[in-house]
Parts: sequence; C-alpha cells; structure tokens
Amino acid sequence: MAQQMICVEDFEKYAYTHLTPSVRDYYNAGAGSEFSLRLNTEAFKKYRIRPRFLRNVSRRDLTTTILGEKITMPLAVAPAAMQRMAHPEGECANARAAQEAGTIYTLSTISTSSIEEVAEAAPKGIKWFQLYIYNDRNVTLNLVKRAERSGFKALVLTVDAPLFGDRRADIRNKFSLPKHLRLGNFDGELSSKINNAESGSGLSEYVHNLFDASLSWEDIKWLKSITKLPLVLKGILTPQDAILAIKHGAAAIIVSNHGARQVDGIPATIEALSEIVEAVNDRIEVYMDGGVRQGIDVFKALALGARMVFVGRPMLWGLSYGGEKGARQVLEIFRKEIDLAFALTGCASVHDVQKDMVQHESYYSRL
Ligand code: HOC
Repeated sequence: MAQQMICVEDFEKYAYTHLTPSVRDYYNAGAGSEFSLRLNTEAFKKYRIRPRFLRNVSRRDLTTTILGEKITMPLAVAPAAMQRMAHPEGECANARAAQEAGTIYTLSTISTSSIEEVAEAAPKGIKWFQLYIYNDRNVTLNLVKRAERSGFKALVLTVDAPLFGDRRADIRNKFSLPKHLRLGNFDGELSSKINNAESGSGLSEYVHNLFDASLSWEDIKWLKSITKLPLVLKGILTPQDAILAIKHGAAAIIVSNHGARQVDGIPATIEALSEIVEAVNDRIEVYMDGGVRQGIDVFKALALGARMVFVGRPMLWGLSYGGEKGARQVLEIFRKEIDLAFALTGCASVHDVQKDMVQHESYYSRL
C-alpha cells in the first residue's frame, strides 16, 4: 500500500531513508554543530498563537501580491542547489509544481537544470533567479541576461556566501555532484569543478575558487546597473543591513540564514524577523525562510510581519518522494494547513493576520 503522506514531516522521513547518505546529508546539513539549524525549527515553537473567534471565516482567500504579481498563497519555493540529486527531473519538476500551485519558483545558480530548461518546463509560472557573484563578473552578467531573456521576473542575490559554511557531513562524505549530473548553467570548468572533491567538500572548493569574497554594497550598484529586474537581497539578518538594502535600491529582502548552512550561532530567522520588519517600516517587501514546516509556522511568520515565506528543504523531500507529484503534494499540504490556520484563528485573508495574534512564550511566563 502506498505510504500515506499527511504532513511535511512524512516527506522528511521518506527522504531520510531513500536518498543516498551523501545527498541526504548535503541537503539536510547545517553549519558547525548545527545549533542554528535546530533553532530554525525549534524557535517557531516559542511563539504562541492567539486566535480570534466569531469573525465569519466561511470564505477564505489565501492570495497575496508579491512585487505586484498575484500568487495563490503566501508561500513560495526557495532556491536550493542541485535538485536532480533528489529526482531525475530536479528543478524542472519543482518549477512545474510551483507553476501548478500558482506560486513563485526560485531557481538556484547552482542548479542541475539550466535557466532555459526551467523556463521551458514551466513557461507560465512566476520564476525568480537566485544569483551568486563569480570572480569573473562576465559569468554573472551572462546569467543575468539569460534569466532576463527567459522571462524570469526577479533576481535574488544571496548575500551571506562569501565563503562556504563549515558543513561537517559534506567534508566527511567528500561530497561532490554525482558524475552523471552537471551544473546546468555552465560549461567546462565552471561546471566540472563541482564533480570532484580533492579534499573534503567539492562544493566548498568550488565556492572558494570561483565566488567573489570581496563583494560589498558597492557591487549592488553594479548589479542594479546591468539589469532592470527587481533585486531581492536574501540573507538579511539585521535591521542595519535591511536599511542598507533599502538605501541601495533592493525591491525586497529575505530574512534568511541560508537554512542555517553558513554561520552556526546565528538567530533563527523567525527570531530575527520582527525587528527587521520594524526597521523596514513598509518601505520594501520583507519575506522570510528557515524552518518553515507547517501551516502554523507560515501563520506565525505573517503575524510577525513577513509578507511571504519560502520553503526549501520540504520541496527537496517532496521531489525525492515523487518528483513533480511529490513536490506538488508538499505545496498542497502547506496550502491546506495555511487555510486551516487562517480559519481557526479568525482570518479570512492575509490582511486579517495581525501582529497581536502571536506572542512570544516569555509573555506567558511573566503572567
Ligand atoms: C556559499 C554557498 O545554497 C548550499 C547552496 C549552494 C551553496 C553555494 C555557495 O549548499 O547552501
């Protein structure tokens, strides 16, 4: 009998036992001792929901607008690298699932399908392209132009990756991209370097050799000068950087700690969210990712001021379970859970989700 998949955790468990250990560890790993990785999910539990009743929730609308485009729920697909390791159709399957669900798919630079392949697989979906900046700026310029030509609607620059985080499992496993796969956006060395791990993690070597660690706010000006696409900065964790993002013309920011894969010891993103939202003060859109595993997590993030959340690992677990169908199932579980969370807290739409509907646990221990 087919396994019954009723929550995201079921997909996580499936992926844990069905992916090869090296791929499973790569997807699941956090930096260092993985304190912040655990915190990302655990911290959600520190916030309590304060439901309101008798508010007519017989008809509910989960839609929202993101950078002017309507999506069917306040949840989108985060960039995640090398998705063909989870399923042969990888990014294409994931992008089709997002298209089908009516939400945004974000393609990683480090993808195993090319920009053009993903555009062809999901021509009607809203697609964003996540960028890393290479030492050779022409590499980045070329990626930006290809994303523009292929109809991607925004660029998401990951700002927290001058070097590669300390991913201990990857070092132990000597992680590298399996030989039958390649980085879809590149030819030659820019792709093949990731198929070999000489010492420790192959991805770590790739980043050390090819990414530009000298990146600064000045480079945001350069990036904005080469494209008309809106720029979303991913990896913002402080009000100070949020304000700099506004100053440098970002259209939006993602409060993110890169799935706790870069620096251990940083706050959970749900903890970092409120003060950033306050500092931004509605000047640009604020999204978040990190540790979102159920509809009530999405509710909490919205109440604390996020306009939308992203999910990364859950989509990889869905892919590993059943390709496009599995990814779609994960999105539909989230949709159902968000809808139920809205109904049971007295919210008929995203506008009804208010700050006072969530309280930190410290409030209750003071009573
Ligand atoms: C420093 C990050 O996002 C991951 C992916 C790909 C990382 C490339 C460089 O493994 O976290």
